[in-house]
Parts: sequence; C-alpha cells; structure tokens
Amino acid sequence: FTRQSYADRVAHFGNNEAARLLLETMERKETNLCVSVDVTKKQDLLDVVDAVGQDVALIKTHIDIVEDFDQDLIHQLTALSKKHDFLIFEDRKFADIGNTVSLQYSSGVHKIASWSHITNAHMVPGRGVITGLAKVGQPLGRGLLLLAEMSSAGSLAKGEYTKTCVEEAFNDQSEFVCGFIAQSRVDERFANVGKKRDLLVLTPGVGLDVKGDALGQQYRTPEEVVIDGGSDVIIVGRGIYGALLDPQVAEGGSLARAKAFVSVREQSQRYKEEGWRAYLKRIGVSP
Ligand code: UP6
Repeated sequence: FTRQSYADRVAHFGNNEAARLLLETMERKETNLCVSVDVTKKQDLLDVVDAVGQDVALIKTHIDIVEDFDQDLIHQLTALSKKHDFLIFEDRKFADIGNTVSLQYSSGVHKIASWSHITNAHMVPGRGVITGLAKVGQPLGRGLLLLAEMSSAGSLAKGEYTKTCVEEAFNDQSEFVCGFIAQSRVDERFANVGKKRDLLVLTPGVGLDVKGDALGQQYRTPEEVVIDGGSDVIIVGRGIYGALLDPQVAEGGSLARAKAFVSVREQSQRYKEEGWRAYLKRIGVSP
C-alpha cells in the first residue's frame, strides 16, 4: 500500500470515515503534516492552530494540558478545522478497561468523542480497550490508532507487544481501528499475523534540527520517517511551535510574540514541504 497514492487508498477505508477524510484531506491539500500543539493556554493553542492550519491535514491535541479549557475552546477549534480544512486528533492514549475508556472518551469535562475525529489507545488492557472505545466512537464515524511503537528511548512497545497490536488491528472486524502510532511500517513487518488490510501509520518524534530532548524524546527527519520508515503522516510538535517557548515570549512582549509566529509559519511550511517531497519520492512521482 505504501507505493500507492493517498487518493488511491481512500477506497480501502470504506468502513472508516475518519481515515477516508484524512486521506482525502492530505491529497487535496498536498500535505502529510500533523502538528502537535502541546501548549497549556487556550489562546496559544488557537493562535498556533490558526497559524499552521493551512499547512496541515491533522492537528493533534493534548486537551488535558490546557489550563483554561472551556467549551468555547472546542467551539473555536472546530471552527478553525472548518476554516483551514483539517481533522483533529486528540492524543489521549487511552489505557484502561473497556467500560472506563468508553466513559473517558464520551464524558467528563472534555467529551473527546464529540469533537475529535481520531484518537489513540495503548493495547496494554487487551482488546476490550478497542471495543469500549468503538461503542462510543464508531456511530460518530471516528477512528482509532493503536500505539504499536513509541519514539521515546527505552520504550517497551516492541517485539511481541507490537506484533499483538498489529494482530488486533487486522482482526478488528468493525474497522474502527484505522492505523497505528508507530516508528515503522509495523503492518508490513507483521503482515502474516492476520488478514492484512490497509492501515495508516502516523509517526511522532520528527525533527529536522535536533536529535532529541532532555526527557528521552528521539527525533528523525521526515525523509527517514516517510521513505525509510514508510510512514503516512509525520507528527511534529516543538520543531514547529518551539519559538513560542522562548521565555521572552512568555513574558508577554508583543513584538517577541509576533516574531515567534513568523517562525511558526516558516517551520510549518518547511515540514509540510519536506513531508510531501518524501511522500512523492516514495510513490515514485517527481514533484
Ligand atoms: N508522542 C510522541 N511519541 C510517541 C507517541 N506520542 O512524541 O511515541 C507525542 C507526544 C507529543 C508529540 O505526546 O505530543 O507526540 C511529540 O512532540 P514533539 O515533536 O514536541 O517532541
């Protein structure tokens, strides 16, 4: 499947609206970039999303880190997703028994299922985590990614564990599972563990300028991820909005903030171009 275009793969996801919409959006906007906006203030989140929106197919959130979260944030985020034509992925990393995750997904303050097209889960609890989330998300046309591998140093998500994630994805009759968070084409590596079907691979741990952070994150370039790794979507966080973390910006200077946003725009265009060029190379199309 990795030699096929995003457009050609849409038809493989007949039972998963979120995956279809994502592939169509990537093709239409010529981007395989997902920006991970891990900031703790509502206005910063909205401003970054507005700045990068035109370059992305997907915006990834960690909604529970936003200190001044309210329903208006969801309202505005949804409006931005329509304005700029992107989908939303809440990176909730569910990891509990089916009954609990179905409540965490549908209820609480955040009501994730009501606004997030895609979410993800660890397979630690076993397949109940999928059925619990599917009960809520499937009627809404949502999609689920399984965390088959992680970008962080010393990750335990490897070997047999990764293999089981692939097996569960292949065996998910409902097709609510539409792919993986992974560092490699895990569905190719374990193609023999079930009835193979097309699945998406989304990869975090992408950066062009640094190799990692002080807390175990490890970065690879878009080329390494998309061409060598065969990934479909690159997920980039601080590599794009990092300028905003400068203490001068936090201190509130409006000039410093404006300058930071120039950098955010430049970086998101840069990653968009790098990611798309790598994809075209992979499917054998000259840009
Ligand atoms: N993320 C990873 N690695 C994984 C899974 N998820 O980094 O294996 C998430 C992090 C963060 C983003 O929770 O939101 O992707 C990466 O951000 P960064 O580019 O700023 O390092």
